[in-house]
Amino acid sequence: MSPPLITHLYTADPSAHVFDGKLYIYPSHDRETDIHFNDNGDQYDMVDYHVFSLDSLDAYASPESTSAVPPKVTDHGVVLSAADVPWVSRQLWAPDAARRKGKYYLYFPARDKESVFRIGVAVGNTPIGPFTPDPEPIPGSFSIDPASFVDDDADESAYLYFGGLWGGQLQCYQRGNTPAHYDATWLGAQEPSGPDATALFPKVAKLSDDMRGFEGPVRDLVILAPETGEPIKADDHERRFFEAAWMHKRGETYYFSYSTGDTHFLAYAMGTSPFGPFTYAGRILEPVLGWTTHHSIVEFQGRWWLFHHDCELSKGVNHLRSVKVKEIFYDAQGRIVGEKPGE
Ligand code: FUB
Repeated sequence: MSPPLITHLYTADPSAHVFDGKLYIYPSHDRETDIHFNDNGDQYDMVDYHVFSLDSLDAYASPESTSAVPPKVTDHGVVLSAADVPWVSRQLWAPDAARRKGKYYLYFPARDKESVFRIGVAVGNTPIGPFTPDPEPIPGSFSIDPASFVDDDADESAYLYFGGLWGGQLQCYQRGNTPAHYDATWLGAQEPSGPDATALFPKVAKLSDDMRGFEGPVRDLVILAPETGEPIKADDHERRFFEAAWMHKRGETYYFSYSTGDTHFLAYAMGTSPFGPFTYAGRILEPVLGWTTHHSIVEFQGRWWLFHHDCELSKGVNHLRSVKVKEIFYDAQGRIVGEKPGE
């Protein structure tokens, strides 16, 4: 396993993007709290975001990457604070960023004044901000872990994926995909269960042209079991979506990847449309030290990279995590593999 990329702060949930040849990381900024660990994730009480950049990952591009010296990472400082966002009460969780038509967008989840998770957007002119937040959450947004994806079509069609179970409140939206469907009776409960229960799926919405709203309804992003062609079951905790949505595209194939949460895998599914359906295809990362696992996948300088986090630097404190990176590969069928396939 590679060493932490960033050691002067605790960082997690890394969303990596390449803009104009430079790699940018948009992570959560973990901090010490004395809040007791619980299934709601109250101990993840973050208050701001930093942006980081680096010019090269060459040091990691070899099988000997375990002993690599981390590349130089530039910390561009705080680009958004909870105190700057009028609707936020607490808990700035996993963010993501996008560039479209010359502007940059920082998407972030947080609890509103009623303690309900919503998703906000802040707009900037450069990848490192400054980012100006919209005064209200994105209309129609809910739950956590926004991941943006800008397609390579002529229109630069853009999408937002989101959702997270348990503390992320996704189980509160079983009656429908709008904030009005929020059902507080599921707070503190985990998710449906039983042989007939279908898994709760992540959500996807097309982003509007200004990237600050949804165009069209929020839909379920359905993940199918390959052996049945049916939606994954709720009790299939080793394969069902929990949190940490990420979308990337390689060739004509769309890859939706995610954390399985309580079973601690990073898993992925393949599809032919950004709306799905997707078919479960396997695991990208086995459990790491720490409860959560969260990631992004990006092509940089001709290689594919998995950014993720673990708790090695904090010696296993679940809410003090550190960003890491490792190279990943694809086999001839387009499946993600950890080792370079034989020539
Ligand atoms: O960082 C807080 C939460 O932990 C994220 O939103 C989840 O994906 C998990 O990594």
